[in-house]
Amino acid sequence: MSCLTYLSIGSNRGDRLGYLKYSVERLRLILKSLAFSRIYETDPVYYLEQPKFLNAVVSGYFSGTPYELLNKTQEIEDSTGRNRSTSISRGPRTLDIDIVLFGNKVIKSSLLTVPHPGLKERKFVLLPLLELNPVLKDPATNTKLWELLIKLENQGIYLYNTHGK
Ligand code: PH2
Ligand code: MG
Ligand code: MG
Repeated sequence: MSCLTYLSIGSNRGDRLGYLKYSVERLRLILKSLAFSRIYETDPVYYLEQPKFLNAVVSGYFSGTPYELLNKTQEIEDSTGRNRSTSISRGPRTLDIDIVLFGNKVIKSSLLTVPHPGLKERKFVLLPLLELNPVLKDPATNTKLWELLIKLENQGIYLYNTHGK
């Protein structure tokens, strides 16, 4: 059995576009029927003294448990030289891959929280997510994601034109 999962990808360090493209090529090997949103350039949230991010959302079918997917996404992050131990929490990173949704599963463990705890307040996740599937709901509360999106203030999300880059 496989599960439709949505992953948020982001980079604000080094070759941002290169890291996003690299992550899509790696994810293509573990997800079936891969789809990806457009890429957005976004102002940093939470930890503000850092460069702008490139963000997108990738979806696909995964055969395995959420924890197996987490291991694979962390291995892809690590292969870009991301250093977990010394880096500032929520600070600059070469590549961040977050499991936003995993089917309709609701998981709260020390290793993993799904839906992603930041989902409801992050336009840089909600906007590309809804681009891929406009009728998505938060499985924990059954709230429509577009209703969450329109409640949020402006967060500085700009379509990133990759033409010629
Ligand atoms: N990720 C963070 C912290 N802040 N801001 C934006 N715009 N995009 C991100 O992906 C992001 C962030 C920690 O994961
Ligand atoms: Mg993150
Ligand atoms: Mg992360």
